[in-house]
Amino acid sequence: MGLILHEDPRSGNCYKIRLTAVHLGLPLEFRAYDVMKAETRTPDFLANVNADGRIPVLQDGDKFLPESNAACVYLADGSRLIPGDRFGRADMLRWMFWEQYSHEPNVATVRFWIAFLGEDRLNDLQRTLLPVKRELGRAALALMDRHLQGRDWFVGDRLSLADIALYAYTHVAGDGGFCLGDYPAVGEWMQRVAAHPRHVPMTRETPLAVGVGSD
Ligand SMILES: N[C@@H](CCC(=O)N[C@@H](CS)C(=O)NCC(=O)O)C(=O)O
Repeated sequence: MGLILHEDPRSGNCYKIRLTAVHLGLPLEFRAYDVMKAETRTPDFLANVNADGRIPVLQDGDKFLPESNAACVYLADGSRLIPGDRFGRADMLRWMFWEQYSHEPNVATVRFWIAFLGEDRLNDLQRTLLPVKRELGRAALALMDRHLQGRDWFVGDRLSLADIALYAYTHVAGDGGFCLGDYPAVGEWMQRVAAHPRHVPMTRETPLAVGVGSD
């Protein structure tokens, strides 16, 4: 059995794993779930795929790996998407941990609330948190912008998993109302990521091609 990605195709966390696989030429099969219909909260999913009730989950045979960034590291182990030097590897992980702590909970959550739930349908807690998350999301984007001034990539001199992890929700931050034009170095970096010969977009209008060229 090959690698299977349990996913909702609208999720940036799932896109990270698909993009990593395409960069590496690794074929993936897909199992789709609709998070809006709580399809990841069924007894079957909780018992057999992820007790945490969330996608993405990368399945390799009888092993199941939740958490998007862990799945990216699993796929990319030993590849050029992970820096060869010790500090570079740790620095890449630094940005991936930061993505999960300071970026995704703000930039991705605001996108989900605005573009998927709809601002009118937020509950009281979400409505209270929205301005805070917007502010924290802007701070995250500003930090990325400062880091990218004078640099092409987050770590070292080539694209790594840090870029893939951060690109996933940054490039669709506008869906949540973030103004990406305020972060010009981020804009140039997003163009570099998207210009990579193995890049595939988040939307599935294009075929789920697996890259086979070399970079
Ligand atoms: N830290 C996790 C976050 C996973 C996550 O939040 N998944 C969302 C979709 S992006 C989900 O499954 N939501 C459905 C639910 O919680 O019921 C990761 O990086 O994979």
